[in-house]
Amino acid sequence: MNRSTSSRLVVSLVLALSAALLTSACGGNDSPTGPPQTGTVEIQLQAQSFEPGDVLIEPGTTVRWVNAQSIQHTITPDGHDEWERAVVSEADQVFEHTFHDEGTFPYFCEPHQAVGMTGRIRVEGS
Ligand SMILES: [Cu+2]
Repeated sequence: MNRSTSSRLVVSLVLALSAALLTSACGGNDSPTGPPQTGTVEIQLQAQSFEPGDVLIEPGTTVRWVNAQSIQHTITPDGHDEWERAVVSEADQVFEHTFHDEGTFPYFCEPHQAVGMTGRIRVEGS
């Protein structure tokens, strides 16, 4: 292998590495930073998404999902039974749950899961 081939190799290795680093750094695009939230945290059910979709809270915090429009959605636990599947269909209809246990609780909307209407609640002690 001549000199220019090996320096090209090094360049592409560096590029691949920085791409990997960038990807991992931006992996949780809307991952919340900063301390976990407390009190009551509101999540809007938009037409095809939960806003915000990723929420970090302390134990004892209540999450209040609010339907933004009169579109039917579900708030369905994904692989856990922290709460019972809820259905909202009217504008301003609310579903609330207070989290006591630490953990990560993913959930999704059944009608809109295919278009990415998913979310997760992370509960962490401070
Ligand atoms: Cu939905």
